[in-house]
Amino acid sequence: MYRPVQLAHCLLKHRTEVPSQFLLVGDGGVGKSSLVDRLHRVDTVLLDSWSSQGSSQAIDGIIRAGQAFILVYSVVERHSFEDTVNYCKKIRQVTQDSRAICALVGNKRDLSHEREVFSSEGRALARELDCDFFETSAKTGENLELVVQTLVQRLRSTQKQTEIGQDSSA
Ligand SMILES: Nc1nc2c(ncn2[C@@H]2O[C@H](COP(=O)(O)OP(=O)(O)OP(=O)(O)O)[C@@H](O)[C@H]2O)c(=O)[nH]1
Ligand SMILES: [Mg+2]
Repeated sequence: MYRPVQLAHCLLKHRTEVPSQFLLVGDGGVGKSSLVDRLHRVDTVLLDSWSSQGSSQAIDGIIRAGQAFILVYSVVERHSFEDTVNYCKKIRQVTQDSRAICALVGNKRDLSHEREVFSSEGRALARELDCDFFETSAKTGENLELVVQTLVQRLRSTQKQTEIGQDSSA
């Protein structure tokens, strides 16, 4: 039911030393590929992850390779918003970590006249899922940098805490 990633393509495109790996997950057509295409950073590999085809085993491997997750829905498609809960559950189940770093992202913010999901609903769900929340537009570029910057910061502070924990138990 899942579709494998364009992993090699993305890795080649963002060839860097030790980049963070962020996975974008969400229904077909919500704008994952467009977000990846729009954002070029040297410190981050954005993987346009699965949507609806591909083997479950392949997906589990892809999830395990991710350091942070961007749960993408389209603000003009309510079902894509509702589906983000399942993606989040899957990530938490595979990583076995309820604190896996996730951001909930409502894309296509520019299509305000077609909106089906209010920002307040996105914010409330993000609180429930313990995620950061953003609304973006891959078309205008709005908030894209902010999403990645926030996740990079979260990742760094988690890594620091882990190091402190290791030091104090040594
Ligand atoms: N107006 C608008 N259109 C967008 C935005 N993001 C993506 N699109 C359009 O939405 C369509 C689907 O975008 P994709 O990036 O292919 O979506 P995807 O999530 O990668 O879809 P799959 O690969 O099928 O899973 C394309 O026609 C994009 O141009 C956005 O922020 N605003
Ligand atoms: Mg795509």
